[in-house]
Amino acid sequence: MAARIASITRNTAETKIEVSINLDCQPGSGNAQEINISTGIGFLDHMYNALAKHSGMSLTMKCEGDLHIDDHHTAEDSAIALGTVFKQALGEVRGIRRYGTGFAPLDEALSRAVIDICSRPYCFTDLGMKREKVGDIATEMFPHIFYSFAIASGCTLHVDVLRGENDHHRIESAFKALAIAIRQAIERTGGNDVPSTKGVL
Ligand SMILES: [Mn+2]
Repeated sequence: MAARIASITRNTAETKIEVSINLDCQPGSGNAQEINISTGIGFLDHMYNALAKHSGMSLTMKCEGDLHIDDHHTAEDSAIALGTVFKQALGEVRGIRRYGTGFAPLDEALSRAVIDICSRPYCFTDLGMKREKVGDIATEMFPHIFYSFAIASGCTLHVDVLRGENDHHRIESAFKALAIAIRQAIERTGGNDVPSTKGVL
């Protein structure tokens, strides 16, 4: 089976990003899972770490963004780069489950993520954040991050935080739910069919 790996460099006047991904590093896969994230935003690193860990990916990301302005370009562009490298590693949508659903609690918080790897980019989020910021990232960036990932990866994505009092818990449970959904959706079926009645995705 072909390795599902990709690396990209994305440089703009606002951010310089290098990201590498291997989709097949689940325990038992025979591939060591290596995760090394550095965006300059500690909480964002924490979220991408959780996403990679629980989706069974290896993920290396180095992002040098214009944090002297604010968190916006770094958060958005890192999500675009992640979606781009994810799509590239996946290649043609063939021989995978396509749909994935994840639920993840973190203490009192509970989130649900549903993904369709379908080349029809769409994103709906209902995160219900109450605080202005978590760490050094504005909570308004989290819907933007999910949206940017969905558009760049060509996935339909729905992420809902179903309950939770603590915003750190709420958003971390959302990233973990997405990880579980991705892990399910990219799982190889053992066949080589295109999982669509249209015959192409
Ligand atoms: Mn933006």
